[in-house]
Amino acid sequence: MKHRSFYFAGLLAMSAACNNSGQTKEAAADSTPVKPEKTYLSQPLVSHIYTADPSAHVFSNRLYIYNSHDTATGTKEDDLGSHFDMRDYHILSMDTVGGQVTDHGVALDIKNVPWAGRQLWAPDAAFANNTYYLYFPAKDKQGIFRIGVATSSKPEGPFTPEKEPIKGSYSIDPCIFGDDDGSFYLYFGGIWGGQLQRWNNNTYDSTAGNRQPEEPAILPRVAKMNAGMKSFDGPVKELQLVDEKGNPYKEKNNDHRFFEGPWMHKYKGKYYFSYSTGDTHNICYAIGDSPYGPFTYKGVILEPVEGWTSHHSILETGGKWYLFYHDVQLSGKTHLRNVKVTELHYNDDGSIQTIKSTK
Ligand code: FUB
Repeated sequence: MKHRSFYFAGLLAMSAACNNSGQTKEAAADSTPVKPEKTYLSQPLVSHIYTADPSAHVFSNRLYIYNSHDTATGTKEDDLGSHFDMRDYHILSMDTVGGQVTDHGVALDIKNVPWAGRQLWAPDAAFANNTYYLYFPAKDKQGIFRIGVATSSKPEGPFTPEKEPIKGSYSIDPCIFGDDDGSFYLYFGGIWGGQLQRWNNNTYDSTAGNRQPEEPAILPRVAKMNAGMKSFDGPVKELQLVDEKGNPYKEKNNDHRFFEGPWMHKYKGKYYFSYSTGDTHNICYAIGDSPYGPFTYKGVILEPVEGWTSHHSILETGGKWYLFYHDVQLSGKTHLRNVKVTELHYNDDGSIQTIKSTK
C-alpha cells in the first residue's frame, strides 16, 4: 500500500540519518567498520525552530523566506501525514544569502483563519497592488485541503486571512509566480497526503485512490490570478509534463513524474517548472515556452536529501542563483525539518547542474 511506504520510507531515511550523523569517533575504537560522517553542503539557516518548505523572494532589497514552521505537537503519525501538524508561520529574512537571519515571529496563526481546521503546510508569497499576499494550504473543517490567502502591508506580516479559501482551490503547495507582463499564476498540487488524486476535472471525489503504475501520472495544476490576487480568473488547468520524446509520464515513472512542491522561475526567457518526485525524493525540472506549458523534463536539480520530503525554491539575487531546500539534519525526524540554501549553477545550454546535499 503506497501510503504506508510513504511513512516507512520516512522512517528508513530517518534511521539512516541518525546512523550516519550520530557516528562517534569512539565507535572507531572497536572493530566495527565506521561509515564516514556526512558532510553537509550547507548548514540550517536557523536552529531555534524547525523550518521547512522554503519559498524565497526578494522584497525591498531584503531576502524573505516563507516557510512551514514544523512543530513536535505530538500528533500521531499516520498514512496521511497528520504529524505534519503545523499551526503557524514564522517568516525569516536576511540582508543577503549568508547574512544574519531574523525570525519575525508569528506571521499567521491557524486559530485566526476562520475556514481552516488543521495543518498549515507549505506557503508562498507575492507583492502586488502595494500589498503582500501570503498563499497557504490548510485542511478545512471537513478535512479537505484548500488554499487560502492573507494580506499584509509588510513582507514579514502579520497577515490577515480572508474569511474563505480561494474559490476553486484545492490540494497543497501553492507557488505564486509573477511573470514579466505583471500577470500572476498560482501553481499547486501534491498527491497522497496532499489529496490531488481526489480531484478530477476540478471535482472532488473522496473515494478516489492513488493511480496504478500503468495509469497516467497525476498532473500539477495552475490558475491565473485575477488582478485583486485573491481569486482565479478561470478554471484550474492541468500542466502537461512530458519526456524528451513528448510522451506523458505514467504513475510508474515515479522518479520523473510530479508528486508535490511545484516552483516556477524564468531563465533566459524560458519557463522552468520544478517539483518533487515524492517517493523517489528528487527535485526535478522541466522547461516550457509558456506559463501553462507543456513542460519537457530535463533532469534532477537536487538529489534526495535526508528525510522523506524534499521541497525547494529557486531565486536569483545579487547576480547569483540559489536553491533553497530543507533536510532533517537538526532532528533526524522526517517531520521536523530545517531550511538551507546553496548556490545553483546553469550550464551554457540552460540546463541546471545537479546538486548533492551531502558529500
Ligand atoms: O510540509 C508539509 C508537506 O511536506 C509539504 O506541503 C510538502 O511539500 C512536503 O514538504
